Amino acid sequence: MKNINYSSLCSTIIITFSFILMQKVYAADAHYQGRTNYYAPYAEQSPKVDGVANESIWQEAKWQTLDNRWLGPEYSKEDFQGRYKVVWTKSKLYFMAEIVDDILIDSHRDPLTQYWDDDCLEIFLDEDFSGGEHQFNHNAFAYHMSLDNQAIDIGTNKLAQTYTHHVESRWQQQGDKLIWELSIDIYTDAYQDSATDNQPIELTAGKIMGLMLAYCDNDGSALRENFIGSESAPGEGKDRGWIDAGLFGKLILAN
Ligand SMILES: [Ca+2]
Ligand SMILES: [Ca+2]
Ligand SMILES: [Ca+2]
Ligand SMILES: [Ca+2]
Repeated sequence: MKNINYSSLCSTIIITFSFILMQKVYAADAHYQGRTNYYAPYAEQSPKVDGVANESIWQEAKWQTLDNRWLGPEYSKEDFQGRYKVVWTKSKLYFMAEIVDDILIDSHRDPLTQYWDDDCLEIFLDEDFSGGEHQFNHNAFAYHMSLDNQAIDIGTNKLAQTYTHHVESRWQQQGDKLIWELSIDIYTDAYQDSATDNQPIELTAGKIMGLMLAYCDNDGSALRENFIGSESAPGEGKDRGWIDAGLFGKLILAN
């Protein structure tokens, strides 16, 4: 009969279970419960970013709605409705958003001033789905897309910066809706604001990223009236996605 070392076996079992437990605690800490999973289809051909969603690949992607009211009072269907789709190529993510907004406002003409108080579409991206804090670093990006197609976020110098060179953005009105198409280059947390040679990464099937969209709706007030996102925000400070990547949903790059 084989001589089993029970002491060694017990140690192995304990270490294994401790490791599994640690993984679970970490997963729970990094992201809030109830995040959505979004499977983005692969696009053989890049959609044309022109505000016309006539590329067949858009029909393969599922809608994700913006229906979590983070800030502001109840709103009507005429005031705001929003939903979006995502597809990917090896070099970029592509977004198509359909927005209903009764009044379009861009009252701060300087793109770096109170950009969140003008109508804007926010795209929150965490390249490695790490979660965690991203206020003054590039652990994640929070691109505030203005109506004039600029992308603004806070840099590591703690000031608003333009990241418009990461993004291509065009929208058009179709009936009572805006059709907004965007492409975004993906950078890791090693991105340097001061460098001129940051390289976007190549995307591959199976990659998991953090993603969430939101819309700041202003129809004529001094400050934005509503902030409405694609993910639920438990507890206080529901607008904290600009700091906390733990709120982001899970984006899976499908085949
Ligand atoms: Ca298009
Ligand atoms: Ca509105
Ligand atoms: Ca990250
Ligand atoms: Ca508006």
